[in-house]
Amino acid sequence: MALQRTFGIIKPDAVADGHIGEILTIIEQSGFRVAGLKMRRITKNEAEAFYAVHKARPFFAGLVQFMTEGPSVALVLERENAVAKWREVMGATNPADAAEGTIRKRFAQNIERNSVHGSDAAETAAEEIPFFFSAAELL
Ligand code: FUP
Repeated sequence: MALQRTFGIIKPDAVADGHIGEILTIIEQSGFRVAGLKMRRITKNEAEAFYAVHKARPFFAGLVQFMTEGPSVALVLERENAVAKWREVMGATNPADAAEGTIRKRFAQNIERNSVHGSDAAETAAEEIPFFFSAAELL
């Protein structure tokens, strides 16, 4: 199977809790190559656009508040079957449902403060990667 790229975020809760290193270790030990990496605080406009699909949901305002409360680490991750594999390594959206050993099981606090993001399909990854990275930032 060909190499594929997916998009990930180490969210503000995991950054504030000091888990950047542990999460990057899990990523590399899971066979991903880090093709892009940057830390910055996501703006309100960016968070609203990034999660626009959830605009009508009751949790939208809280989600935007959370995603902008502090720095995040944006990632582009490469391996075979990267989209599905990264979802597997992250675990279920709600950490209460996440499998043992997954990132969300280990580090997430609740369904909103859930430590990491990952694209849910190849088409989503193709939109999310250029949202945060220019071509020159992908190595
Ligand atoms: P995921 O793809 O696993 O990140 O999950 P979703 O796209 O369904 O949700 C995106 C984000 O919305 C989640 F990471 C957290 C937030 N969310 C809530 O805060 N409450 C909910 O009930 C569902 C999602």
